[in-house]
Amino acid sequence: TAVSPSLFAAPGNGRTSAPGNVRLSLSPDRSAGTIGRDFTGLSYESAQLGDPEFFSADNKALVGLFRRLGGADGRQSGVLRIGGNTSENSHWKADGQAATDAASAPVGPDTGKKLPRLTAITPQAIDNLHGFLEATGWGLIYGLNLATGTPEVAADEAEYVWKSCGKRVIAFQIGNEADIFHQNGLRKPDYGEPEFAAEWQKYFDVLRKRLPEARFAGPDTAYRTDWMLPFARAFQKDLVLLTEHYYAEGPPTDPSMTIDRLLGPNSKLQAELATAQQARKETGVPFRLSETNSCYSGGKEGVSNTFAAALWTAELMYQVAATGGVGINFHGGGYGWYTPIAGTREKGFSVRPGYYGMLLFAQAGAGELIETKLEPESPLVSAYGLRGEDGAVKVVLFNKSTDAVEIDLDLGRKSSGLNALYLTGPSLAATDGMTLGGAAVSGDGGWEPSAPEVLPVRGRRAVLTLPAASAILVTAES
Ligand code: BDP
Repeated sequence: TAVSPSLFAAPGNGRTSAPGNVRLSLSPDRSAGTIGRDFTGLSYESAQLGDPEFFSADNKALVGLFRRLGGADGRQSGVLRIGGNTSENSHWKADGQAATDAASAPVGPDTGKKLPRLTAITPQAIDNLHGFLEATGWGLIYGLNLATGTPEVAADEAEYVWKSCGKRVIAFQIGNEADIFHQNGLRKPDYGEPEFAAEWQKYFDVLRKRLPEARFAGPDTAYRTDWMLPFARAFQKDLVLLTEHYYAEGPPTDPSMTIDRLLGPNSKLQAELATAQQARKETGVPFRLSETNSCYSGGKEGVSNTFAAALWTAELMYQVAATGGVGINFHGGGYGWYTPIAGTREKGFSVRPGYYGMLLFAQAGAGELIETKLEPESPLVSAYGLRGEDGAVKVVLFNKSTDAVEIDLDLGRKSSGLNALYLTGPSLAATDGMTLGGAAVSGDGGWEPSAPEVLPVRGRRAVLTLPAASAILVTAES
């Protein structure tokens, strides 16, 4: 994305300190949203399919890393979204020779500054992708080329994906960030929602004829929240998901794009989630944040690759769930600053801060969000209460300040014991040394946390200390 910085109202710039003492009360019987089993997700560039061995069951390390994000009980999975800027210059080659012996060059987030690299997508890449999805248990949102493709070729490609990946296909998307096509030189300056809707309809008609059962999502826009409602109204019968992107900051060259800003409230996010809520109310189509990360144009060094981004990642997942969103896809790939998983299949993989945020969310698991109250309110301390599928009451707490905070917790129910899993790093700006449950994640998803810390509880109350710059998952035994 290349969006102008004025789109972001200046949020929490300049650090305010957190209150030393906070009361937190949970209402386990009051639902505040649902976290489904496939809420989590990653997003990769379509150009990644140019290496058919990347998303393949044989890429065992990557399979392990994806599976780990499926959480503690193995019942959860996730959604892989394929798209990004490079989807607009990726072309289906039904008779294409797969470049199996080619070196697997890293495919990072595309910066959108020029027409992205040309990529051939072959049947082998799709068959291997299917193997990868079976090995991980994940679903697929597959983006088709709208900007430089044709409806007929897209239908050929979609038909192959549909037949090969079968029940793993959650939806097809048509076009990536059409609202900024005019900035990327892909369409004329006056290209607006009506023009996009007309093109979308043309593709849809051809695809629907060929694949009567296929499902669709959209508009997959970059930031034009005002495209959401007209698009949702026009295509509600044809859509299983409404989608839009969100980058918390950008461009990376702007010195005001900082860790403090990332961790503060963001009015752009609030506006986007409010529109998504309204669109769902009106049309009944649920919203998924189909592409997101901390800073567009590939991320910002010193922000996107820091421990602050781990906290930001996990909290954003709860923010989306709390407004009724059904899922999220963190964009990444290659060695991009914000990628949750870095590396290549030849050189191996390693996890980045965002991955730890996703892992915390995975450990907390699926279930219902419950009403949660913090007093006094502070932008740097937040909490999300949950009732797990097994009924267990949990709460995920975030301390984005540089001071420890004492929490006076009322669980709303009696508990016989509490345990805590800590997400910690050396500092908000640290790029290394973070752990969840005292353990780091290895390059194939290996993770051996220490036994969770047991906290004293008296009836429904407990007192705990939230260390500076940390998050905790607290689970109550009944
Ligand atoms: C979005 C694109 C994606 C980019 C990302 C970025 O869909 O391809 O990698 O933003 O700019 O615009 O980092």
